[in-house]
Formats: sequence, structure tokens, C-alpha cells
Amino acid sequence: MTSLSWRSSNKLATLAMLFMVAIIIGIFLSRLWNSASPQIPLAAGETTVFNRTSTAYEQPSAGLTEANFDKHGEGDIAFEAVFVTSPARVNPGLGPLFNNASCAGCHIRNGRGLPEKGQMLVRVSDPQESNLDSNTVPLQYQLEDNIKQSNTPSVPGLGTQIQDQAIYGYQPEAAVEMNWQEVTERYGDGTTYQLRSPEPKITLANGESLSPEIQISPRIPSPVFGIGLLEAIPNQTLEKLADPEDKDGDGISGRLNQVWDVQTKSTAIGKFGWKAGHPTLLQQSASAYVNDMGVTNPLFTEPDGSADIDEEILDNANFYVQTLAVPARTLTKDSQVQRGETLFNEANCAACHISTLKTGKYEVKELSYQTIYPYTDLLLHDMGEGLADNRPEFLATGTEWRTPPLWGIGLTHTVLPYSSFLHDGRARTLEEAILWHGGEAEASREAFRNLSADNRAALVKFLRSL
Ligand code: HEC
Ligand code: HEC
Ligand SMILES: [Ca+2]
Ligand SMILES: [Ca+2]
Ligand SMILES: [Ca+2]
Repeated sequence: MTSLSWRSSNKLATLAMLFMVAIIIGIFLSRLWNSASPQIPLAAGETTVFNRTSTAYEQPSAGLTEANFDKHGEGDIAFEAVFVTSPARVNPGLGPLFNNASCAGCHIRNGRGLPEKGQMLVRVSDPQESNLDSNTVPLQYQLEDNIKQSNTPSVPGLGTQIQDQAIYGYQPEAAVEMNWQEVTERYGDGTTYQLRSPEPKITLANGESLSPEIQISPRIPSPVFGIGLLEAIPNQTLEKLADPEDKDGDGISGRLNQVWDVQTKSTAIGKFGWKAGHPTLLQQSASAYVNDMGVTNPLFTEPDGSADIDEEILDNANFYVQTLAVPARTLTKDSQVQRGETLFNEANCAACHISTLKTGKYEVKELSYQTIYPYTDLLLHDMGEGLADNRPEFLATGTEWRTPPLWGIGLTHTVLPYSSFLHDGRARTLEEAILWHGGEAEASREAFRNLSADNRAALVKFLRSL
């Protein structure tokens, strides 16, 4: 008996030894493997999610604390909530004028909406109506009837945004119909392509057409994932990227917008929206509630100071967009994708669509200090006459737009087929989006236009891998 138990325990010890050795060899091999294969850049650092399905833009950032995960869930409910006419038990306060009854109704599956009624917005201003003296009055921000910008004087009867829907008993401000004009152009190799540009037809409530003097700017909803990380990029980083006088002479002169912050009642760096017209995500979300849905809130109240929603709901909806994850890249080892990335850099796309940035200290601590790959500099660039809306927004001129992030852009049609690109949704494909680039990006566009069909496909495949 004694010898048997001695033998079996000896066997056990040998087995345990072998097991340990196997683990050590395993660790060693995996180290070796990792050092041999280049690190796959994780789009959003530790917060990246691995989901490239049609729900890719609806995932909470990886690594949220349990409390923040729950808050994200509360925010999801707020973002989906469909508002109705007051009085009502659930979600009252819609309108009287509005564009859509919920955030999710425009930002379809958190991606971009379509350039059609109920999803796109038309911003307007009347250059004749300069009712504010910008020398004496600081940039006052008066959204619709609450706020006014000195360089986008409101249009009598329309304000600065057309609400084309209204609750029972009210009349929408105008009807917006999107028409498109097509032109045929050629790649360097002679292959033809079509580009379309919008010709919106705006009919006022009284049946008249909107005067051609009025500046109009149609905008599709931008994707809302990953933007907490963009907010977490320190201002100093953006200031360093800016080169307003193009001192380094590369033809690219990004600059920062300076906009009105309703909370601090002072000017601040603009970051959100197609022309970077809002300084914070909270203000962007609050202005969406009041302008796009007619839902007054703690930042934009009724004249008597009351509001349709309280701070908790506004905060939750905002927290939701702050903590929406970015999907991981795919096909990083595919040789065509790798060639596409080289072509992207050679065409100088990366001068504006900056690949790598670092977040700083942020209110959502899980998003702090991450290395991220957003492919944007968040700066305004002159994109030429072709893309111009000719309607300024604070410092942004009629030809300037903020570089949009390209992360996750490859999933656009997986999330919503037929959704389109650029500020007004004119580009049906990634190729069309590139071919509209002008101004500071003209050389980049020409570089792409003159690539061989093979190389164009590789560059676009790289974009689809993002
Ligand atoms: C009627 C459609 C519509 C509704 C409703 C709407 N949005 Fe938007 N959203 C847009 C459009 C259009 C833009 C681009 C605005 C611009 O450039 O001026 C935008 C931009 C944004 C952005 C900026 C993204 C970026 O990258 O800069 C955020 C954040 C946002 N919306 C959040 C919300 C939230 C939160 C709600 C609900 C409270 C909401 N939106 C409701 C149409 C809508
Ligand atoms: C001078 C800065 C600049 C350069 C260089 C540049 N872009 Fe852009 N890009 C922008 C801006 C600004 C927009 C938004 C324009 C608009 O919406 O009207 C944009 C939009 C895009 C979009 C559409 C994004 C969306 O969300 O709809 C894609 C795709 C894109 N760029 C790819 C490229 C590629 C590929 C290159 C190189 C061939 C390139 N860009 C070069 C500034 C630049
Ligand atoms: Ca209301
Ligand atoms: Ca209006
Ligand atoms: Ca420069």
C-alpha cells in the first residue's frame, strides 16, 4: 500500500512538472509570436469591440465599469425614446415644431441617416438680416428662438433650422424636397463615373419658394459612435495639429472653429457637427433635443425656465453617445488592404485623416489615456467650391468642413444599406466621397483619380477594412 501511494504521488508530481513546462513553453512561444507579428492597431484602444455586423455601432465601449454599463443602458432607452405631444404619461414635450420624434429616428442604428425628410436637416440663414452688431455683441448663441449666432442671422419665419414637421394644430415651417443633379466625369484612365449634387426645393408654409438669397446648408446625421473618445482628445493636441497659415507649406491648413459654449457663456473650440459648430457633446445633444425634436431641456429651456426633460435624461442620452464603442478593424493582414493603406498615405489623405491620436484625462475614466485610430484631425479645411454650402458657421467659412473620422466607415452599408457619405449625403460610395474632395484636398483627389483601377480598388478596400 505504502509503495503504491508513493508511486502515484510521484506520478502526479511528474505530471504537474510536465504541465508547468508546457505552460512555460506556451508563454515563450506566444511572446515570440507576438513580437514577430506586428501589433494589430485596436481602433479605440482598450475600449474597442469585436463586432462587424449590422449592430456594430450599437455596442457599449469595452471595459466600462458595471455602473457605467448600466448608465449606458439607461442612455440607450433615452436615445430610442419616441416623444409625443404633451400632455402624456411617457415622453411628453414633442414640438410644437420638430424634424423627428427620437434621436434614433435620425441616427439610424447610430450610423448616418439618409438624405431624406425626417432624417436630414436644413440649416438656413439670411445674410441681409444682420440684426446683430458683431463688434459690440459677443457671439450670442441663440438656437432657434433661444439662441442666435452673429454670422448666421436667422431667417424671419424659419430661424436657423427648418423644422418640416409639427404637432397637431401647428404648421411645419416649410417642406423640403431633395432633388439631385448628376454629372459625368472621368478617371485618369478614361473610366467614367457619375457624381450627384443636391438641389433642394424648399416650399414655405404659404406655398412660396424660399428666396434664393437665403443661405441653406443640408446636413445628414453623422454617425455617433466613438465620439466620447474624440471629445477626450486634449485641446492642446488639436492646437498642435492646426496650421492655419500653412507654415509647413504642404498645402494643408487646418484650423479650429471657435464657437459659443452655452454652459460657460464664453467661446470655446468647436468639435462636433459637420462644421464643428458645438464645443461639447452635451451641448450637441441638448441642441438636438430642442431644435430637432422641440424638446426643451436644462441647457435650452422654455422662456419661463421650465423644460420638457430633466437633467438626468439629458445626461443619460449624452452618456450613451459618449460610450458607444468603435468596431475593431478587419483584414489587417490582407495584402490588398496593406497596399491600400500605403496608397492612402502616399495620396496624403493622412494629412487630414490623421490615423493615430491619444486621449487625455476624460470625465468617463474608461476612455482616458487611450491610443486611438480615428483618422481625423477634427480641424476645419477648405474643401473647395464643389462641396461649399456658402453658409458660414462661426469661424467656418462657406467652403470649410471638419474632417470626419473614418473609423468604422467600412461598415456603413452593413449597418444601413443605401446610406451615403459627406455632409449632405451626396456621395453614394466611398469612391464618390473621395472624388468630391477639392480645395486643400485637391491634390489628394487628383492622386486618387489618376490611380489605376487596381490601386483605386486597393485604397477603397483599405477604407472598408476600417
Ligand atoms: C432630425 C434628425 C436628427 C435628430 C432627431 C437628432 N439628430 Fe443628431 N444629428 C443630426 C444631424 C443632421 C447632425 C449633423 C449636424 C450638423 O452638422 O450641424 C447630427 C449630429 C449629431 C452629433 C454630432 C456627431 C459628430 O460627430 O460631430 C451628435 C453627438 C448627435 N447628433 C446626437 C444626437 C442626440 C443625442 C439626439 C437626440 C437627443 C439627436 N442627435 C437627434 C440629425 C439629428
Ligand atoms: C484637406 C483635408 C483632407 C484630405 C487631404 C482628405 N480629406 Fe477626406 N475629408 C475631409 C473633409 C473635411 C471631409 C468632409 C467633407 C464634407 O462632408 O463635405 C472628408 C470626407 C471624407 C470621406 C467621407 C466621410 C464621411 O463620413 O462621409 C471619406 C471616405 C474621405 N474623406 C476619404 C479621404 C481619402 C481616401 C483621402 C485621400 C485620397 C482624403 N479623404 C483626403 C478632409 C480631407
Ligand atoms: Ca416641447
Ligand atoms: Ca426653425
Ligand atoms: Ca500645413
